[in-house]
Amino acid sequence: MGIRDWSGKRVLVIGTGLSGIGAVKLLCAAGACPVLFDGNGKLSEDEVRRKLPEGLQADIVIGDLPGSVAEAVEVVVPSPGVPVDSEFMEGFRKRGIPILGEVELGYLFSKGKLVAITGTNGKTTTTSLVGQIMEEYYGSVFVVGNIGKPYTESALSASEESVTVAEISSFQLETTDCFRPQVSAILNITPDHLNRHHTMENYVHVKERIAARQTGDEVCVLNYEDGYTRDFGTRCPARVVYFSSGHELEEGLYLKGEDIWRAWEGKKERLMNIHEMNLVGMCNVENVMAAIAISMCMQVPVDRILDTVRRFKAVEHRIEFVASKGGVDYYNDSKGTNPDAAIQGIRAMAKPTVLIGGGYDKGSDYDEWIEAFGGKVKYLVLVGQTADKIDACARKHGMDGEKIFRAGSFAEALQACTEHASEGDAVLLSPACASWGMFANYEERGRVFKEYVNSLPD
Ligand code: UMA
Repeated sequence: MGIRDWSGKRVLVIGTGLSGIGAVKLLCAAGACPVLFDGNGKLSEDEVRRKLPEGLQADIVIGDLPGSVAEAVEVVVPSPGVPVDSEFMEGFRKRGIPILGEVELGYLFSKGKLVAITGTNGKTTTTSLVGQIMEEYYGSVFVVGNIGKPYTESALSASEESVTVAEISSFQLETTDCFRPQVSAILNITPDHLNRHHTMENYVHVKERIAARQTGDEVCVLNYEDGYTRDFGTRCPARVVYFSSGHELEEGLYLKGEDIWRAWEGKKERLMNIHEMNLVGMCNVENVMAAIAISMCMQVPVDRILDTVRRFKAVEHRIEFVASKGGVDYYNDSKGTNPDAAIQGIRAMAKPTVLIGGGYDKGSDYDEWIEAFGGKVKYLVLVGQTADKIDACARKHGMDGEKIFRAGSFAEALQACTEHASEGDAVLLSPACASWGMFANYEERGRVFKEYVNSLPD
């Protein structure tokens, strides 16, 4: 991007969520003059100001951005939730104003080595596991990004010896430029966020940006079983290391029977049995293989990697066992925010399941998810904007209408689950949709679910 000197630069930071606040703090430390703007007119300047450290000098604008402010802007830093193809953003682009996302900003100021992980599903689990492996081997480690901790918050604390492990979303990749990880990974690509990226082609292209600046000196870890990522491997600028749950590879990590193997430096070696992991489902076997490959490429000895893998527990909200109440097992998979992630959720269930689905409409198709029910879903409880669409789709696939319940609220959905689950069943929150519109985020949705479950009598 070529911005060397930030001092006195008038930077428009869009969004007053986690990313916007992180970006403003970093920019102030760098001597820039940020204007913090949020298009949500319902916010108050006071509540935004309270999110900033006391005494921090930043102008705050809520609602509409006055033309005079927009004209003075020299750089724009949008939060990931801000669509970059809007008319508003186009105005800056036409004027040649640099637009760099919060992740790019964090990258420009950070030091040390960077691991960056993207993919439609499994990002958070893989990032957490790689983060733990790095923390147990290297001294100074930062786990950042879409996982909920803005890159800009830790960028200035990193030294040349630090390792940053970043979970990177497609939203964040739209506004990267110089971003160049030592090791990148694309875990899988399946339809998601199509209302933002419009076409699958755009979405795939955005995901590939994670490796755009890499060279043969760096590594990109890719899934051999995913058509998009396998294909990307043939034109990726970095050295490619594949992992595979279906093929024995000549180099990389692969699953053979129930064992994870590595083909590395001309040797094939069995590493571990999948039942040594504390995670369930084939998706997690893939996440673990990706994490091992990434960590090996970061020069962590394999015995140290496996030692951490064996102790690693599921991340919150991802097929997370909550409690057993009245003989019913409750699982929180609130992070199942798209059909593909939710397919992993239902596949991991071994008992008749009462399933909560539905939420914000991202333009997804639900056919494959419903096909994956495989007779396991004894009762389907639907909430939110997508309830109609999922209801129609489930009936189309032969689900008995008597087994579908349309809840007017999340509280009603929870109650319906307890009423319809009997001893020996499972209740799974794995909605295949984002939580937006009903909750601030999937974490809040998952927490509400867990609070309810924990409040049930034993
Ligand atoms: N806003 C505008 N104009 C717009 C859009 C939004 O002003 O056009 C304002 C909103 O009014 C709001 C603020 O921007 O006040 C929110 O910004 P944001 O949506 O980017 O949210 P942050 O709090 O900054 O969180 C973001 C990521 N959110 C999104 O990508 C939607 C978080 O990922 C991430 O953890 C965080 O940065 C730190 O890096 C969440 C997410 O849902 C978990 N990610 C999606 C996913 O995983 O599927 C991509």
